[in-house]
Amino acid sequence: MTNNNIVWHDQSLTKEERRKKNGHHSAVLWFTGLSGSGKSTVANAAARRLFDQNVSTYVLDGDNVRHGLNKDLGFSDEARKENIRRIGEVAKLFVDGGQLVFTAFISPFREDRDTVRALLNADEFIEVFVECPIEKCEERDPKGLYKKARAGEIPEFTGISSPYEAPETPELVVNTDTYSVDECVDQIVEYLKQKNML
Ligand code: PPS
Repeated sequence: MTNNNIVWHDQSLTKEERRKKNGHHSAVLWFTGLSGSGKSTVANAAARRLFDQNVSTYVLDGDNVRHGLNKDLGFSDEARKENIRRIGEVAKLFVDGGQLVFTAFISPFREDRDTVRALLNADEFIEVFVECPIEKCEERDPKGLYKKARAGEIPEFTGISSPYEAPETPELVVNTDTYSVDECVDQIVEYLKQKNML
């Protein structure tokens, strides 16, 4: 529903002023990958590493956001679309606020991720594919969800009864099957340095 009586207000403090004060670029590092691929682990480790280097970071995490802002949403295709749409808007606010925001959502649909990309400037959206074979994710099964999904107790489970569309041209791929968490963080920090974002 659109409301014609709403008028956009520019803020007196700009994104550029906030970036200048923080001493670094602001952007979304959009992690996407299967459940158990390591999205939250790598995002949190990267946010911690950069925070320790005086970078202003924040992590938006699937499980946590679904406890609050998105607690009305389930896992149908439509609900996932709305989940990602809302997170995209929230992430954009963090970028406006001058921060490096890490988002850790399965975000299984290419179209939904591209919708978020389109919300931001080209240098503000970094798609990070957290690559890990489903067999390995299932072996890790940190929350016992794959076991439940195989037993038919969780409908529409990503990779089993709901699709996952891997990115075709992500800015970055970190493979958590081959590399340690620390090595994946190294790759992310290196990317940000190369792009002069830090
Ligand atoms: S999505 O697809 O982007 O909307 O999902 P997301 O918001 O990231 O939430 C994924 C976490 O929810 C748990 N969970 C499920 N995942 C996938 N499919 C189904 N049906 C499902 N039901 C619950 C699960 O803990 C996911 O967390 P991660 O960290 O990815 O394992």
